Amino acid sequence: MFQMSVEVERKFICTDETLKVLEKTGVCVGQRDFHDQYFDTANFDLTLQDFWLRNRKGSWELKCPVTMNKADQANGGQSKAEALCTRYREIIDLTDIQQKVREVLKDRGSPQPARKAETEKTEEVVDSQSRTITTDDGPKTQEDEAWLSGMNLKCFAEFTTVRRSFTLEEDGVQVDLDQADFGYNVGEIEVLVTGGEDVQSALEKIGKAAQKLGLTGNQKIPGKMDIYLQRYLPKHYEALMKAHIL
Ligand code: V4E
Repeated sequence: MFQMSVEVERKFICTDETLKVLEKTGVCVGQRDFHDQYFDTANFDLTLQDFWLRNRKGSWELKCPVTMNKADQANGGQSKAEALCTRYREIIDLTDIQQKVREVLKDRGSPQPARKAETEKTEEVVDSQSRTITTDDGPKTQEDEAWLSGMNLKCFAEFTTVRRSFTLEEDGVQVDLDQADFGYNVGEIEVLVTGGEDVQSALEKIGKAAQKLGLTGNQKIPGKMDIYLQRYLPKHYEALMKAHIL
């Protein structure tokens, strides 16, 4: 049984007004920065199924798509709150991650020989927006290199984020303000659902927090990865758009 928690979150653009409210009503619990590396096969076998494998500060995480359960469907399915949020199950145990990734790739008929193709950022970097490519530094340990190459997984994106975190009065609601090093800022209201709690109550908490922050928009806001792919890996981005993953 995988150790799991479900992360429900809503992204937002943090205006000066929103920041003022946040600083007044929330408690700033700190600032940190982290470097993320995301991995996939050359054919995008993971991300095309909405699985996101990343290494953050030496720790592995796999975000897996969550399908709506019967209770959620009975609650009206894709509500407005739902439409603005994402939910992903997180696996953090490396053995569980490897097992899940193996299953996902098997379903796609992978592993296939790694092609020197789309995942290589150098080939996809677009004109003036180019970034320094350091993906060849890759993962640090030999063990990591072994299992990644065994499954034909390569780093396709990496960036550093400076994150300021706040807690709000609502139980378990965290607000993060992220500044990615490629020039994109985004906020997220996040609730981690573990054990007996349900996703509906998480959505309600997020809705209340959004109201408190004065967020009125009803458009889903792109995350850091959306913008990264759009700018630097247009083929990968197009493939995910076509598959309705982004
Ligand atoms: C799920 C996902 C990705 C993995 C990480 O995404 P995100 O939560 O945006 O990153 P971050 O740094 O905030 O992680 P945290 O610290 O909260 O764990 S990359 C792309 N996706 C899919 C996705 C999507 N379909 N729509 C939106 C709005 N975001 C992400």
